[in-house]
Amino acid sequence: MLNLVLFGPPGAGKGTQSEKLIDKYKLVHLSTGDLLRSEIKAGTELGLRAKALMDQGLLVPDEVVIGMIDNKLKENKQAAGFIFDGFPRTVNQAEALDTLLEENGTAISAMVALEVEAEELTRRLLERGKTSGRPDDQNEELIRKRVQEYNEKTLPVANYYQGQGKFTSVYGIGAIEEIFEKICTAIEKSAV
Ligand code: B4P
Repeated sequence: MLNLVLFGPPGAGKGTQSEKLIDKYKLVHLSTGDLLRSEIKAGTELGLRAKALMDQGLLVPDEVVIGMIDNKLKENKQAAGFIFDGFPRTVNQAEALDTLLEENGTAISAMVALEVEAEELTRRLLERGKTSGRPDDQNEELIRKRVQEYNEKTLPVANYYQGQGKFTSVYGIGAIEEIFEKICTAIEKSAV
């Protein structure tokens, strides 16, 4: 089973590269950002709570996203593997994911971190904000807040996987196809 964590700051290209990776490796895509946005669209209570935090550039509580991932793992017991996109975002989430996978007799195969400089992240997200309708892409101050959350709460997750010998990093600026090739090489070296 191939279980990948695609890691990186907001706007690093996680969603973009996940689309290509699920096609190539036939994995089930689990994006906590997408799952939260569908809860918001459906107007659920969870969605309303999440929206209030996401619109401020803040992370949603761990138990909410861990619960969503737990449900999705249970719904996809026959999957050939998973790509975790935007999850885990805290060390607590990473530990919970290890426990959930262990209960299913599997584990994370590799973590690929996309490295992109802050100015490029801002440029990409503001550009996407022109058409995405995502409130969190609309202004520079909010994007700065998301990057700050990432630096404070999410970056330690890289050390967590480094400690397990599962961390690889790929430079995320350049043509989408070239970055994809580099990610595939990193995966095949470390996980397959
Ligand atoms: P996400 O949906 O995960 O959003 P994101 O970090 O902005 O990444 P995304 O995948 O969408 O963007 P990508 O880099 O592909 O999270 C949104 C919010 O949800 C969080 O702020 C948080 O509040 C909440 N949340 C989600 N998961 C959570 C968790 N686990 N715990 C707590 N809270 C959670 O792409 C960005 C843009 O760059 C795109 O327009 C793309 O076209 C462009 N791009 C990509 N690659 C490029 C390249 N090589 N060159 C030029 N442009 C490129």
